[in-house]
Amino acid sequence: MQDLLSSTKSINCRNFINGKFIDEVEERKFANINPATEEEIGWVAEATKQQVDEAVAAAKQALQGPWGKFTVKQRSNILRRIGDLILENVEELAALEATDTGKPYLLALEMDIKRAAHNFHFFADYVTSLSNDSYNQDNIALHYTVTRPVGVVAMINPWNLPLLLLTWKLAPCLAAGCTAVMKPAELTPMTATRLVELCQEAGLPEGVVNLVHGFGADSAGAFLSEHPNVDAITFTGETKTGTTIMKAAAPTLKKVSFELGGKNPNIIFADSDLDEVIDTTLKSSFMNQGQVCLCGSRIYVERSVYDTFLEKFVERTKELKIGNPFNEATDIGAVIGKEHYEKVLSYIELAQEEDGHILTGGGRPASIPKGYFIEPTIITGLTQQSRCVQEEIFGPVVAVLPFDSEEEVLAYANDTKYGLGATIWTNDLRRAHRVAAQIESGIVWVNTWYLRDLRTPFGGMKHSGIGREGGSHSFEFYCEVSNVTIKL
Ligand code: NAD
Ligand code: 6OD
Repeated sequence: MQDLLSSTKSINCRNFINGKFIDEVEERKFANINPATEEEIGWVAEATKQQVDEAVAAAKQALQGPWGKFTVKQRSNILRRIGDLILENVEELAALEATDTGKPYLLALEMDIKRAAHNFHFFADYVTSLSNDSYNQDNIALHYTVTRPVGVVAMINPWNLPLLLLTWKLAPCLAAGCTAVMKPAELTPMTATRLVELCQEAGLPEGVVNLVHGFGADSAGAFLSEHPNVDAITFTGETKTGTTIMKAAAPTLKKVSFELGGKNPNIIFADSDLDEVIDTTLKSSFMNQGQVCLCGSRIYVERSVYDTFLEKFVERTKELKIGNPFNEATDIGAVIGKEHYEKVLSYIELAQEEDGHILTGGGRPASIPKGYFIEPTIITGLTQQSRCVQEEIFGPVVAVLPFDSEEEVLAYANDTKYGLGATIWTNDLRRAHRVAAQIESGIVWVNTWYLRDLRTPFGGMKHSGIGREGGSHSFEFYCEVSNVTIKL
């Protein structure tokens, strides 16, 4: 198998405010590192507090400019054009994403970037179908709703699916007529920087989309979270960060939408089709190096098929190819960076202290001397209470545990502070409905995983999030609603 590109792709990342890239301040530049090579690939300009203020001011002013007068059809056309431009530049964007994150180029191309385009195309269509509610109260009064954009929205993003998640927020935000100040994760600034150029090329008026780079605490993330002129915050990232942002946003009572961490159960009943289960479980365990908030990192297998499942699952996992993200054969790339690499490895060590047995994987591959690569790792022998079964590892590491009854596995599945996603494998229709209804999570997949329809509500319960986005749920967040009552 050959390399798909002869080299990685990179750009330097400036802040974009009111339709212009702002000159970088030399002492606020920080290095951007390619996690697959550990090499510096460029720099990122950390925004100052004043620049964040300017970005928010530009977004506030843009609400009153031409953008505020755009018809729904005009907004829809611009969204469609942005989606088209993403597709026209799909290979460049995929190369930037793969270089920035260490994920396989083909995954970036097929999942991240094509989905980013789809986010715009979907909301371009969806917004034209929205209607308001009206209620005739016994011919005494007519009540109807009117909606308006919530205003300036801050978007604080993680590094795992950078452009996919940023556009999942930006597309409905623009469809609703809001304006945005986006902050990508400090580790993955490149595709967001290209996106603002594409938005401008699509004809978005200046100030509607602004981009500030930087870190969380004492940097752009914190400045946005507490900013008095930010009306709403949509945040995806760690649960702990969500609580910090919520505290910062509280004094100015901002609307918040949070997509947070997960420790998702993958429940395999004995009556399921094991070959299909294993094909999908390889993805739900290790796709994007296990760095998808929806990955099923707790695999519960009914005892009668536990040994058979493990034998096949371990064999197939050993076949996964780990290495250069730009090689066509690569299934597993690098994890995002040094700190995260060390965190994931520390959980693998902890698992052994917790009496876990490593069936495959367990460290960095001996054949790859550089880069933050971790072998896909399967652990058994852990108890439900062990930290490796309770805490989010967010890497290519899964724990497999046996169960004996539906009641027992339901109790295990719900025994966590998280409630994001769950997968159930069974051919028993009644059981599928019964178990799905009792799992405490925002998303339940039966006999599949990460099958998305953007009309459906997406989000988590418990410590996995606040609110839902997708279809009409996105517009509930990005719009304010007023009820008008006319006495007849
Ligand atoms: P993170 O919380 O460390 O960072 C996310 C963003 O928040 C970054 O842009 C960061 O700069 C910013 N940030 C950090 N501290 C901040 C602060 N004090 N104030 C304001 N902003 C701050 O998360 P991460 O490590 O980038 O991403 C991994 C986490 O994201 C995992 O926990 C994963 O489960 C979660 N995630 C959840 C979903 C979901 O849909 N539920 C999706 C993707 C990732
Ligand atoms: O597919 C989506 O819309 C979505 N928000 C995915 C989140 C994945 C988390 O890593």
